Amino acid sequence: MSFATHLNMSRIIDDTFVVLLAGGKGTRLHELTESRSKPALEFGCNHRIIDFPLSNCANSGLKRIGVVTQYKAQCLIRHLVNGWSNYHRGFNTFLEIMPASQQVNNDWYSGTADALYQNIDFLKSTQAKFILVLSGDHIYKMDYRTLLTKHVESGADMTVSCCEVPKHEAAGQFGVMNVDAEDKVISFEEKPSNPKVLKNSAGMVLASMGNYVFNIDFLVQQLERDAKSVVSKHDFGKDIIPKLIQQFHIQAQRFHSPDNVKTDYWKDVGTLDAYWQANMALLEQNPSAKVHDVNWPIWSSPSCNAPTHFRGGKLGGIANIKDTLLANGVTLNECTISRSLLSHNVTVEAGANLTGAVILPNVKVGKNVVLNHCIIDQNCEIPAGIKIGLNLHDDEHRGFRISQQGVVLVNQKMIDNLTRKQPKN
Ligand code: ADQ
Ligand code: ADP
Repeated sequence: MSFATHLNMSRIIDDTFVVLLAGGKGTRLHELTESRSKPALEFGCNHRIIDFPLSNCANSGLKRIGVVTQYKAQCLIRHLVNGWSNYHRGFNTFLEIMPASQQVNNDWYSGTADALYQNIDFLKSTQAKFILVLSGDHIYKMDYRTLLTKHVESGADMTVSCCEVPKHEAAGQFGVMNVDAEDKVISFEEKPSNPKVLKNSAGMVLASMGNYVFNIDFLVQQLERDAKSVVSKHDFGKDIIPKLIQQFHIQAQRFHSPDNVKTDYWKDVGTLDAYWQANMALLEQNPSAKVHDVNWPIWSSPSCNAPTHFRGGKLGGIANIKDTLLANGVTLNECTISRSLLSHNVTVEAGANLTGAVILPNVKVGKNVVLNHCIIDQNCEIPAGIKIGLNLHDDEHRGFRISQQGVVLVNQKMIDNLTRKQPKN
């Protein structure tokens, strides 16, 4: 980067305020988002989903960030306060929590655009020139400076980051756009059931990643216009963006991971299958979402748990573990574990056998339990001897949630229902 470009970039950064949307419910994750919002969901042993966009901001040098919270935000806020408070590992990041607080009327945030509209005075008070709106729901590494640079250089009113996704994955799930030769957006449809594929591509479409840069005056105008509409759901994807295309310069910016990260990996972990697969992808030899990458680290809340403890069994045997990630505070007795992820404070008793298990914090796995192809929610106690997982469709299976592709989700309520049903000896 030349000195002049560098100077220009640091000006753009100083002129940018980030609004990170973290108020969504994530309904397709079912019981996993019963007690916390999707961005607060644990991911890959030590992290929460929101750590990805927050780390992207920190690594991109963006220092002024507001996190919009609404749905079941308590553990999200605790995580932000503990892990991302105003002096973050030397990044000097300033983080503001923007809870739904009925700022302009008696309603909670009705949609993503309304979440900004209700904070319009605050946004103006930041004196920023650019507002970078980010979704808090995805696993990816991105240098937001490339998005901001594209926005400034193209002279657009708004820029949307996008990536190529297979048509069957995008249909009904993502906003889909078409662009001209300069990547100017010429059409945008929110979650179409039959999106148009890109020319000369093997069935790919251009999907919106839910990340936008706006010139602030333009954003304020659009939010005020949308707020007057009685039919609008006040959502960027549904209501704002499709209406802008004809009249304004809306630019697309194609996603690439930062230069030194190499793999362009972007995953919406919005379903149980996607969430389980993205966790499993961390076990690959060189994972795309590698968290301990010195080139683009993914930070989180520091944890002060006990060390991981491998206990010797009666015969002096120890746990047999391969291809597995363990957080600290994990205690393992004589058990067998492969291709699994165990978050902090998980205990596994002797004789248990775990394969393809994603285990969230504070879980106790009893003696001789078999877990296979499953997600165990936090604070769960799996009784001794139970078998849970793909192709283990015995009686105990009843009441667990099975995803489309056969991942089994278990939480404590399901375990309680199951044990209540079983006859007592
Ligand atoms: P969706 O996946 O439906 O589509 P949406 O529910 O709008 O995403 O959530 C986007 C972000 O905003 C999430 O981080 C969510 O937590 C947060 N959020 C949702 N509703 C909120 C509210 N009322 N208040 C505060 N925060 C809220 C969007 C776009 C699509 C795009 C996909 C990419 O509309 O065009 O393709 O993201 O996943
Ligand atoms: P996802 O794509 O994350 O699975 P959905 O597409 O199901 O989520 O959309 C989110 C759902 O949650 C919508 O029905 C929306 O009304 C609701 N929702 C989103 N954000 C909030 C919020 N902040 N508070 C309450 N409900 C919300």
